[in-house]
Amino acid sequence: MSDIEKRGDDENSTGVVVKTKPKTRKPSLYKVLMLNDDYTPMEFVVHILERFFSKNRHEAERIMMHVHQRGVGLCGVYTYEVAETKVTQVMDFARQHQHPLQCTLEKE
Ligand code: TYC
Repeated sequence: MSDIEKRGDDENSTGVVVKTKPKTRKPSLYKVLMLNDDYTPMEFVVHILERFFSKNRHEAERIMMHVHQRGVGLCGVYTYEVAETKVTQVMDFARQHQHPLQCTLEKE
């Protein structure tokens, strides 16, 4: 029987309309933001944007300069687990190279 509407016959004639509700939801999205500091080399930030955010050279330089001049910039938008993983990867990589670079996650 159709799940949109069930029509009654002699035994079932209440005329109740049964409409199923979609049970899937689009996942919430999270912005990964990069913060400026005075010490991390520009080239290192460009490398991070290429390596962890799949930006081409031109786009990576544009985002790095935006962060350098404005204080904060958008690296990408992802589902929670992916965004969290990117933040961890960036922070670990920066720490390994002894740079104070900070990266954070913000719900869209
Ligand atoms: N401000 C840094 C410098 O002058 C460069 C930089 C850019 C650092 C972006 C962090 O997220 C950053 N070397």
